[in-house]
Amino acid sequence: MKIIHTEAHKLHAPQYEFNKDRMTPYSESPTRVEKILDALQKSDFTQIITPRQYPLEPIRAVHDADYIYYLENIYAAWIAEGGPEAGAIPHTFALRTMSKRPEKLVNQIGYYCFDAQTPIVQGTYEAALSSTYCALTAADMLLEGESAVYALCRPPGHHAGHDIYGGYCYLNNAAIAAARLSREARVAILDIDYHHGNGTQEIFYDSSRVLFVSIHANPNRAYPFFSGFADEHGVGAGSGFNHNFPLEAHVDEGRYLTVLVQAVELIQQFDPGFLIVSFGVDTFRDDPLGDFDLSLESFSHIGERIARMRFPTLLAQEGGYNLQALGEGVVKALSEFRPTRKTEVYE
Ligand code: SP5
Ligand code: ZN
Repeated sequence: MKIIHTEAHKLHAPQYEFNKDRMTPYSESPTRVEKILDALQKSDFTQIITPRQYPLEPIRAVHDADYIYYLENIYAAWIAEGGPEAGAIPHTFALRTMSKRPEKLVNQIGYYCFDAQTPIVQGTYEAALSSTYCALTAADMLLEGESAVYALCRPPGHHAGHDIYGGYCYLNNAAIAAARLSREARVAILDIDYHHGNGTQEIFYDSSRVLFVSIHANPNRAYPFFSGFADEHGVGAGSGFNHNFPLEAHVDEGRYLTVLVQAVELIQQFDPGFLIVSFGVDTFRDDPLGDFDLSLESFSHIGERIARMRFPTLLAQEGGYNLQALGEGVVKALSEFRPTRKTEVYE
């Protein structure tokens, strides 16, 4: 399987996020990608490809133009106002039902951002673009005939909505790839990050062209807290094309795979031309952000159930914060996709 990766993610390296009453080390670190890359290379996934460049048009198909402008320019405005270099983080948040966007860019921070854990630093926009380019390149490779491609996206994307960011996500890589692929055929997105993919759900909530199926921690106890409930089924033309499986704490492999089989059945009924997996390893039992009870071997079984559907599949990296386990979890899942690496012949 081909891997899409670029070093440009390193431009985004916030030091801190807000937790409880203080700033704590940022969980979504550049080291995550190094760990994944090391594990892939040790397992003979050696086809590592630099992403292509793209104009803004495929990103504008998903994200608001003023929002993209904000992401590009907020850091400079923040610094100009005397903000710390550690990154732009809001302290006051707009309730979209009753709020107007303020005119001044630096004051738009709490309008576009929904949490205090997703700083914007000098290189955030460029890194976010490069992450999206990984997903777009993988999408184009599916269009060119690849059966499965892994986009090593960082920063992740699934919490970013049409004009709102949070959860370590700025541009919704999986959604942008889905929008591009959906011009050719219907697309299913299977989100198996520990957290609900609220951004992806919002983007395609009124669409019957893109099916969204997500397995995640029940938002009654876990981030993002306000969406991912079982009764969210889509709206208008999209009604019936959104499915959430909110799960209890300490979910073990047997329980998880039972739910995954239900998700797989929904996708098979939909019969998409392409499958996008928002892939997180924060479902691992020793993940610092999660409370599920999956082992590393569980990722083989998860990968196997997904690969068995045999849809052209784009796997986009989302979360996963246990640096000892992250790489192995990715390798175990990817290894289930055939044709496998060593015997594969290209060009
Ligand atoms: C893509 C993704 O997985 N985003 C997750 C965002 C979760 N945000 C809440 C994080 C709270 C972390 N607090 C504990 C820090 C432990 N060092
Ligand atoms: Zn997550």
